[in-house]
Amino acid sequence: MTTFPKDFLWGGAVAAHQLEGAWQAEGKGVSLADVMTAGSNQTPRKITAGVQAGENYPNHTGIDFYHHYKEDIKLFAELGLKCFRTSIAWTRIFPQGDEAKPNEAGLKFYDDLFAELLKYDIQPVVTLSHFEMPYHLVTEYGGWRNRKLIDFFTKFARVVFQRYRQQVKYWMTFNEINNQAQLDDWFLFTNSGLQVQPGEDAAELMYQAGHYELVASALAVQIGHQINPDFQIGGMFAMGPSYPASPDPRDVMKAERTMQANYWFTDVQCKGKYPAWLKQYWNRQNYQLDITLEDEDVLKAGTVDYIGFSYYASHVVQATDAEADDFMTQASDTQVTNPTLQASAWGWLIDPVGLRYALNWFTDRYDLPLFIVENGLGAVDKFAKGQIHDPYRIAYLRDHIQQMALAIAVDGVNLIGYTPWGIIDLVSAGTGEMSKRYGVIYVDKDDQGQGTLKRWKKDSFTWFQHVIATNGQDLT
Ligand code: P53
Repeated sequence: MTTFPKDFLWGGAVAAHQLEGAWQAEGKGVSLADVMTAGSNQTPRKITAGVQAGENYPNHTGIDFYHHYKEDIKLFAELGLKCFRTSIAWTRIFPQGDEAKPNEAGLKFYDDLFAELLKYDIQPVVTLSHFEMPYHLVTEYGGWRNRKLIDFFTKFARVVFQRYRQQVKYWMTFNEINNQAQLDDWFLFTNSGLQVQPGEDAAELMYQAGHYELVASALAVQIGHQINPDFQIGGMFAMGPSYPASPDPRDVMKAERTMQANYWFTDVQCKGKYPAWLKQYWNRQNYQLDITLEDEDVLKAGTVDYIGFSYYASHVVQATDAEADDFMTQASDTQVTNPTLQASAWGWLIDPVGLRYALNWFTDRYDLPLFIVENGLGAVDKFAKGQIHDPYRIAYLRDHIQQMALAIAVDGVNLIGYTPWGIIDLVSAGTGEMSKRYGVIYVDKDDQGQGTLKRWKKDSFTWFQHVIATNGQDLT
């Protein structure tokens, strides 16, 4: 079956704060990722009030990509990557976020990094804000609860669009902008620098911050297109389909509403306006959101060129007895397990067919090009005598690529690329662990930060290299 288009973007994905390290190099400011400690599957990461002595902050050193990128890119070239998705650390460019002038040393780092990629014909694919903002904007402005953030972000966007207009074609504005819809403290912080104060309604705060981000994103799309009309600027969403727990129509409605509640960000970025159900919900909740008529025009004029999304797992939801009307209950008893699927060691349900479902769902709803910019299996790898045998990772990637092939060949989905997450081992976003590994390249570093940082090829490296070389024809 000839499936993947000949210019399909096989790649790998990472984010600045999870691998660069060098958290204070050459004028870099403190980012919100720099105040998150290491956690584990059982213990959540702590968000400390500034950087505190005696805490373990794994992002401070990452895998020291800042000083290793040349050798790493050489490996990416050997792997055959056509593109490499990374993000720009906002704090390298604007260390505090509210300066008038950017930090030249930070800009220079990405000049060199992108030049190194292009030397091997690897296209950089760049996220502007990947769980990343200057911590100063959190402490001084309250993060994205503040409309001023729109100006700080668009200034940052303009500077990097201008600087890298010839090196970078594919951009994304905010990584997984929709995670915060879960109203989880960690997601609110990592997406938007929000810390809910006593007496505040977390949901109302999230809708307000989300709105400012959507306006900032829409402005960035317009600024980017002015700077280079060839730019492809996408949204980026965490996609985890919600299935109904049973054929009970209330469970079906629950699943529908859960999808609506998780993807209204996508509606705004792709269709340029808020969905009707959400406006009704805000009215019923009596939320007083700062959304102006000008904002609405901006949203309409700044829709995205493509949909970037991450896909790891699916979920099952059921209606509770309490929710007769809006199906918005977020209690944990609305989530149930799926007996048809296996889970990863971190409890994420492995569902390759769900990826095909997601590709179809996005296509039907938005009819835009799709780019899978994250997918993969976080697993504990055994390192022995320079070898890492990871058949479980190969199986995961193969099963997902097979479903991508079906979505293209059978369903006619317009899929432009695939960049598996953490192509080289890096710090987990959710837990701060090194031992939750995704890479086809192993990095010798442990959860305590010990190790030589030496890089090793896993079995999955050779396998993925062959997949790329055959353009996805041979997955054996
Ligand atoms: P980690 C949760 C659910 C879905 C995606 O996650 C998520 C998260 C965050 O935990 O984040 C994305 O490292 C994110 C990456 C992250 C990756 O998924 O927790 O864009 O930064 O590393 C995997 O296993």
